[in-house]
Amino acid sequence: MTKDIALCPPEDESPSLSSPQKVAAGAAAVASAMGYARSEPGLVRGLKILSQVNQQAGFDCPGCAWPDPKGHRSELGEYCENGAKAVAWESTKKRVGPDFFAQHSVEALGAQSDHWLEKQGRLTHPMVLRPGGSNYQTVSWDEAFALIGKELQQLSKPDDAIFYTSGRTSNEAAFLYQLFVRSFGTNNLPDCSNMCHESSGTGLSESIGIGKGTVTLEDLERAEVIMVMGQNPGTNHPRMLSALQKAKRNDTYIIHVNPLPEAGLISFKNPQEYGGWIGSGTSLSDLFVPVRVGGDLALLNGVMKALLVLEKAGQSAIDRAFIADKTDGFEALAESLTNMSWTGIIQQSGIEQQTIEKIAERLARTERLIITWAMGLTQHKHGVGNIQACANLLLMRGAFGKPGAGACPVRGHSNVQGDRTMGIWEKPKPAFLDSLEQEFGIKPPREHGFDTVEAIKAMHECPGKVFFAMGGNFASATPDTLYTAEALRNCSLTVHVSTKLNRSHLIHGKTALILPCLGRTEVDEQTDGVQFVSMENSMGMVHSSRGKQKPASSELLSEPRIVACLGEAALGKEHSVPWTQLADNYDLIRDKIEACIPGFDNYNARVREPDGFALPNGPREGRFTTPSGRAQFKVHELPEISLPDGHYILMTIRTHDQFNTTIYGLDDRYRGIHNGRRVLLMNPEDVQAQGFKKLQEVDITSYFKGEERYADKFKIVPYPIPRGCLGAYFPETNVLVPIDSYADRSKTPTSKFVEVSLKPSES
Ligand SMILES: Nc1nc2c(c(=O)[nH]1)N[C@H]1C(S)=C(S)[C@@H](COP(=O)(O)OP(=O)(O)OC[C@H]3O[C@@H](n4cnc5c(=O)[nH]c(N)nc54)[C@H](O)[C@@H]3O)O[C@H]1N2
Ligand SMILES: Nc1nc2c(c(=O)[nH]1)N[C@H]1C(S)=C(S)[C@@H](COP(=O)(O)OP(=O)(O)OC[C@H]3O[C@@H](n4cnc5c(=O)[nH]c(N)nc54)[C@H](O)[C@@H]3O)O[C@H]1N2
Ligand SMILES: [Mo]
Repeated sequence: MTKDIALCPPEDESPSLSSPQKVAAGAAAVASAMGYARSEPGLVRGLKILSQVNQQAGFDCPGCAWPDPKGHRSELGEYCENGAKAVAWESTKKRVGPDFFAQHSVEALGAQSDHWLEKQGRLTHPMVLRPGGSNYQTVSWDEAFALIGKELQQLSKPDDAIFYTSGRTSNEAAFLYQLFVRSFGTNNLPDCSNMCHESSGTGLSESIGIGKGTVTLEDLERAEVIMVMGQNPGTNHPRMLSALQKAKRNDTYIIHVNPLPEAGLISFKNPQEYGGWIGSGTSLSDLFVPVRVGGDLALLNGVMKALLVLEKAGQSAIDRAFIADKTDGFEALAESLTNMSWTGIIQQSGIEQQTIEKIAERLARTERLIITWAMGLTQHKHGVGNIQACANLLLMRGAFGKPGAGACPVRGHSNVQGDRTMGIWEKPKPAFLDSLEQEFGIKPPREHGFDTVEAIKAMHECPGKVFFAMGGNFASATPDTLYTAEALRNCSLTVHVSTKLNRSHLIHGKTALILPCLGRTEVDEQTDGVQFVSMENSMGMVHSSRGKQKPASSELLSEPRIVACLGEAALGKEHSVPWTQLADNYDLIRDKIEACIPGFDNYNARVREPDGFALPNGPREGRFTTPSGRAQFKVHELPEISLPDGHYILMTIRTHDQFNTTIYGLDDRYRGIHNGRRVLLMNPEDVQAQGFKKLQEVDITSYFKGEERYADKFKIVPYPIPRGCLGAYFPETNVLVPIDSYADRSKTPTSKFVEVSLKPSES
């Protein structure tokens, strides 16, 4: 077994292939959702829990951050197949308790696959792995907090501690957590967003003055054209297909820009509608643009260049009045586009000039344009450039401050956007720190902290740090698995607040703790009664979430309670923040949020409204909140992309059967890949040119600045992907993503752009 496989052990797989599907959802999706309900919580209980998902009095789906419709919610269920999987996965009957850990050593668990680990069930007790120990053992909560407090106090400086957050954490828990971290004295708050939409935040903040999207769900229905770029909504945001379906019924023209013809991008049968499961479905695509991986900046520049040409020919292809009134920098962009060569644009995008001109002609006639995107645009060296090119195109068409138009980055984790709003950020704004200082009498540090990549490098270079994770699976989700594993093993203490067992519990510091917490579906009872929490969805709506299920174990603590206990253990009971009181009653946390963060006026009352409330969003109203008050066009020349012969660009993507590192099963139904995850999607002509055969096993080498990394034994799947491009699944291929390969400025790892070569595996 090679080293990389040891950190991501495969199951006994034997992949089989069928034709990729053209239609998303439908009866198969309903059957799949019910299958998970049956096997995890049990069908009767499962259906009851599912009836509460995304309902006004229920809980927020722990899956993606797609918004809920205002007012009316579907009686057939306001969730999708993959939301149902996430809910069933959390509310499983299976348990991982003290006996389990007594029976399975850390070493033995390390040999199991990610799928197997999480499938064992919900964590029930706090567990400790002591220095040199072979098995996790039970520990009392008091002892666990005392141990963390002591380790933190022993550090030579607060910046030797790192506090990661995954995006499922509620607003209340996130606010309290960052308050603790800053009271302790560091801004080391890396989060999953660093690996996700950081390029969107960085790019949009500079271009339009807010690092978030500007559209609402209703806007999608009113758009004339929607461009869906670098996103696989059929799998990762299935409820977005309902919104696209509504748009289609209003005659919206939908353009999909993706190297793969993903099922959800073609057609859709809506399981939330009566009769929606049957028939041939609604076609959701008017134009499919099979861009080369990494070719979006070239494509977008090409479209804008073509708009300039149309304007020269007398069409009103560019909104000159909007540009003059609201923006800066257009002349520089126009000059750069005019000088850009079509040869470069066509080569990098892999799209013919004619198609690019066709898009431009359509947009020239479009008043209401929306661009939506996800990881296909952000996880590139020029990820920020990709986003700013989207903003440039929208600005050229005056697509802000009116219905049916705007920017729509589609967020990943269900509260990743809220966590940022709550201050989970390594680069806090001075005004926010001032408000914490004023409200709580603490002295928050002013220097920026580590983001995810910097945190890994710091742990790698300086042993003895404390790593604390509020959710997530840091070891598997981050790039450069072997390097990151060494970083985690260098720590004096690693702590994970988790619901399920995962790889990060097994790649640990000298001492390790697992702190089991309540999940989204569960009743959260505190001293002052049953509490609810709140989240912000991908479109800036804040709403409440109330779990109804009996907790998986009586030992579980809520995330806010865990932070409060941590606060007292590390900072003492006499601290100026009333930790215990705040965790007794989350209304008090919300009052503090209101005092510190703009837009949360009257938080406790407004969050109790059935649909919640919208946060302020300047660009949505046509007000750009940049320093100058004007939107900024940003010039991005074509990146340098040159590959030696025989090298390919690999994108690492999700299957239909996973939520990030949580692997539900081994199928990728829509892509026609069954019972196998160590597979490599490759253009059939490339397969032939390399002399490979279908399902042949190959080893992958990645290249970066003279370094090589390896991942072995991937089976070739001939697939409609542009030549020279490859696709494989995350997290199996994270070992190939170099720690120093990240987006300019946003530092998002380039998970969608890894230079690789292939050779047949030795059997
Ligand atoms: N069921 C489920 N839902 C999820 C998740 C999950 O794992 N499972 N994850 C959640 C999270 S955290 C996130 S961030 C989102 C992720 O949602 P997505 O961004 O949709 O997820 P990926 O699988 O990374 O897919 C990226 C898509 O981009 C395309 N792509 C890759 N490279 C390029 C490129 O260079 N250009 C273009 N135009 N396209 C490209 C791929 O073909 C693929 O269709 O989903 C969230 N929702
Ligand atoms: N190669 C490659 N790498 C990537 C990506 C990629 O596309 N390609 N995508 C990146 C992206 S977009 C993201 S967002 C990151 C995701 O990175 P993370 O957010 O760190 O990873 P997840 O897999 O979502 O975390 C799963 C774990 O969260 C815990 N968990 C689940 N629910 C809860 C809860 O309610 N509370 C707590 N405390 N814990 C809970 C469970 O123990 C589960 O094992 O990965 C990134 N990594
Ligand atoms: Mo994400």
